[in-house]
This record gives sequence, structure tokens and C-alpha cells, in this order.
Amino acid sequence: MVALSSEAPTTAPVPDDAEVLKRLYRTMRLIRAFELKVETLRTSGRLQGSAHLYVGQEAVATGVCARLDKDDYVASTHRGHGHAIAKGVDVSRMMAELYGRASGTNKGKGGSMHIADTTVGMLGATGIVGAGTPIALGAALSAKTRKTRQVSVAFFGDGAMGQGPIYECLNMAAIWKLPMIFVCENNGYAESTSAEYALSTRDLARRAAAFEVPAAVVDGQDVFDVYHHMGEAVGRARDGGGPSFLECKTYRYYGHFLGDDPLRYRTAEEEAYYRGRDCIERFEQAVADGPHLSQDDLHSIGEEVVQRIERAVEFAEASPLPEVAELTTEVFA
Ligand SMILES: Cc1ncc(C[n+]2csc(CCOP(=O)(O)OP(=O)(O)O)c2C)c(N)n1
Ligand SMILES: [Mg+2]
Repeated sequence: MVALSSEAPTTAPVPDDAEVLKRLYRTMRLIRAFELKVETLRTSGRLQGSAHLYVGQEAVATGVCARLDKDDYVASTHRGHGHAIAKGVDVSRMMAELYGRASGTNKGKGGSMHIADTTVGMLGATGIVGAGTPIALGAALSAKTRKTRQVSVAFFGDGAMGQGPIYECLNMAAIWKLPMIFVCENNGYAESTSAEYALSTRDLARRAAAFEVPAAVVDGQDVFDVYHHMGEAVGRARDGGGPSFLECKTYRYYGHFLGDDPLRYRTAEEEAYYRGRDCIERFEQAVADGPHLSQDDLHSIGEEVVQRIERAVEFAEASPLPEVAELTTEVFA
């Protein structure tokens, strides 16, 4: 079972800013609504193909990307829908990509695991575990060379901590003091293998110390904790202080991919424990007595998000499939 940094309720500061709060809430709700819709569409057979759902982990992508500007970079993973949405990729074009339509982010040729949109700094999802991190490193090196003050984020999972490129990148980011933030989403499992079994350190953040990269263990089911630590890391990166490493302890509510069912490798008690620490519910509780967001505000954001996803599905289903000639464009030969 993934041990969270703290059993205590939220201790991270709640931002005293209505716009920030609305943005955090809207993003988490939008990611969840997108993912739950994908699950329904897939189960009913309206949508083909598989996907790795991000449900449960929304606070990580949301808290991280809320500290980024549009021209900052993120490189994602196979579980990338949440990263893309939080970075500002249009959900209609994402849905169209899942449907394989010409209007998709990748003209329908990439699908769930290759969503990219460089116009908002989303460098791409990838099916290769650990492969996004060197791409983020390259973007960080480019930003430093061009002196742009841009920041580059690599998202990766606990499973990727068994991949060599992560450590090569930590070293290079450290020696060159790159404006890079390593965000490890420790959701306790790599497919069906538990982190407890496969990884020698319980707190993966400790591994960053070997590279003298500042690191923190973050409660990845608390958007305020993620937002808080990410603020420090981004400040350090923009001020020339070099890379940081955030280990966000989190949990995926669904299986490794759509179709990974039943989940024999984990218990119902464990699932209930993490669902009981749901990031959206904790947000709602944390702001309930505050001055900024009323129940009506939360409700209307929830409604707005559901409508947005309905429009995304309508857009995707009304879009044409790519022309056959598209098969040979944007292909390296
Ligand atoms: C280099 C490589 N090895 C193995 C795989 C097969 N694989 C796909 S996802 C995955 C588990 C990844 O776990 P983690 O990094 O913790 O991410 P999570 O699925 O939990 O988000 C594995 C082993 C792969 N895609 N790429
Ligand atoms: Mg994992």
C-alpha cells in the first residue's frame, strides 16, 4: 500500500485567491469528467481502443500545471490525458484523437498514448516508460540556452524509477542546473507490480539526493500540497537554481488500462482507503468554510465541465476520419 506523506488532513496552505481556486477545481473536475466519459464510451462500445485512465491522480497534473505558463513545457507518459488537459490542450481535439478523427490533436494518427500539442507546451504522451523525461530535459536545455526563463516538467511513474534514463537525466539536469522539474507520480503500481515489491526505497524522493537535486515527498491527493511544492520548484527553476524532484504519492482508481479487470493484485480495502482521500472531495471540504467559493460556485463549475465534455464527444463523433493519403504524411522514412 502506498504510504502517503501524512495521514493528517490538509496542512498545505489553501490559496487565498478565488481565481486560483476556481482554476484548480475546474481542472480537476474536467480531467475526471473526461476520463469517466472515456470509460463509459469504451464500455458501451462507442469508442474503440484502450486508454490508461488518470482518475484519482487529478491533483498532481492540476497542481503542477497551475504553476506553469503556456510556453512552459511538459512531457508526459502513457497515462497522459490529465497532463494534457491541465496544460491546456483542447478537450474536443483530445476526444477526436481518441476517436481517430482528422480533427484530433494528432490528426487521428496518435491516439490516447501520443496526444501532443506543442502550441500549449504539451510535448507529448509516450508509450515507452521513462521516455518522456529525456525529451523534457532537452526542452529544459533549450530554454536555458535561449535564456527564456521557461520551465520544463517531466511526469513519470514509480515504474519509470526502474529506468536508466531517469537517472541520466537527473545527473545532466543537476550538472547543467537546468530549469527542470521531475514529477514522479507514485501510484503504488507499475501494471500489476507493486512499488513496495519492486523498489528498494519507500520514498522515491530520497533517490534525488544522490544527485544533490532538492526533493520533496508530496501528498498527491491534495492539490494544495502539490501546488505549494510546485511553487517552490518553479521559483527555483526560473531563478537559475536548477532542477527539483517531487514525489507525489497518489493512486489510480481504475486498472492499469481499460480492460485490466478484475484487479487481483490489490485489495478492496486499499482502494476504499484512497477513494476516501479523494482529491476533489478534499478540495470541496477545504474551501467549504472559506470566503471564496460557495456551494453554488462548485455546482456550476461541475455543470459547466459536464457540458464541455458532452460538446467534446459531439465534436469528435461529427468529425471525419483522416483521408487515406494522410497515412504517408508526417512519417519518417
Ligand atoms: C520501456 C518500457 N518497458 C515496459 C513497458 C510496459 N509498461 C507499460 S506501462 C508500464 C507500467 C508503468 O508504471 P508506472 O511508471 O508506475 O506508471 P503508471 O502506469 O502507474 O501510471 C509498463 C511496465 C513499456 N511500455 N515501456
Ligand atoms: Mg505507477
